Amino acid sequence: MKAQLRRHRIETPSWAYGNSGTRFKVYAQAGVPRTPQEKIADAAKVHELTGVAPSIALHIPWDKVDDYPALARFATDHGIAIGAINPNVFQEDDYRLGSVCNPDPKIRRKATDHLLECVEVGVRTGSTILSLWFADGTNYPGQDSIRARQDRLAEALSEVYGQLPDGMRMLVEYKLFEPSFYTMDLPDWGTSFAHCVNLGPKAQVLVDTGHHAPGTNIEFIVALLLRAGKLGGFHFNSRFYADDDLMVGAADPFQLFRIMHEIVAADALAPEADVAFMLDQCHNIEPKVPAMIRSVLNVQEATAKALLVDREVLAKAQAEGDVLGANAVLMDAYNTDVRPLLAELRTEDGLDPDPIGAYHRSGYQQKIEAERVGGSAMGWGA
Ligand code: LRH
Ligand code: MN
Repeated sequence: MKAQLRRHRIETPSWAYGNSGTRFKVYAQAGVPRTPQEKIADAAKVHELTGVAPSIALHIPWDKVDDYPALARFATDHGIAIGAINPNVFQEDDYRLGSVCNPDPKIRRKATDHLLECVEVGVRTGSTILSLWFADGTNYPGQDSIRARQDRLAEALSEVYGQLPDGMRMLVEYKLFEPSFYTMDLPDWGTSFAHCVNLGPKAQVLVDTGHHAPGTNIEFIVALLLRAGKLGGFHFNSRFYADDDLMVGAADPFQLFRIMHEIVAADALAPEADVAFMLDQCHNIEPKVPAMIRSVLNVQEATAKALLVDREVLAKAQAEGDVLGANAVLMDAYNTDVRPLLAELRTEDGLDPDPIGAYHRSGYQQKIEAERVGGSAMGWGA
């Protein structure tokens, strides 16, 4: 179990270190990065203290630089790597009626060219994941042809798929609603799955835990995609209502445990299983680096509890139709306090057993607040 926990990899998102908010307000915080390099430094701090967050996902153009190989070297100099590359085709006026699904072929061309540019960014940063999310959709019945938009989406994805270098794969993220409110062109796992099956083995589904209808059994979707070999990864966060992008495990730690239970049951935790465990969050009111540390610990704790499930006793109870017995096996694991074990693991690995305490004792927050004066803090740049 400890060996499996040591090999766990949780990727943090560059954009969660920047200012973020809602349509009502984006609250500026002191010490927020002003450059992609400062975001990488913050991500490196999270890895230094947790030991399991060795990569940072980038979002283009939010993290656009002139020299991507230099940025990748900056990351390795800080002990982490560049992870998934996220194109952005949702923040320009041209994309009002969509990007790759837009009725206008010129706009579709522009959007597809940006996706291809991000494949190149991946090559130059050593990334192996192109992580695709589209805000594309419609707001009113009749606004556009649902079928024609699917044809346009398939055409763009196929062109990009054809340009993926060896070793790079594309993850296709879905979302039920927002910013489109009648149709999203990729609204659910089934639509993403259908496109990924059509594309080929290098295309897999990305499950963002905030992108489902309330009450959706996400672990069922996870088990199904694992069975089909089409689970590419996660954007972990949590929510009480919509795409709230709160700290993973904060709103529903039991759901996170149930998801990790399916991962462990399918033997898909190890890096070789190629499931990308990535966070996608917005720390609108809380300090960002400690919130990220807390989030990584929440995933670690859910994973440790899932690894505690006694699979033999569970299988026996399931085979015997022992409903309460089987459920009790899972609840025993879930109700086990794994924090002492994780603290012990960190101590054995030369880490502070209490990463959050270690962060506060490090003075890093005071340091970045003192240093990062002037310039403009990074955010969603909307
Ligand atoms: C869309 C989304 C997507 C990102 C964005 C930052 O809601 O989940 O993954 O590109 O958030
Ligand atoms: Mn996401």
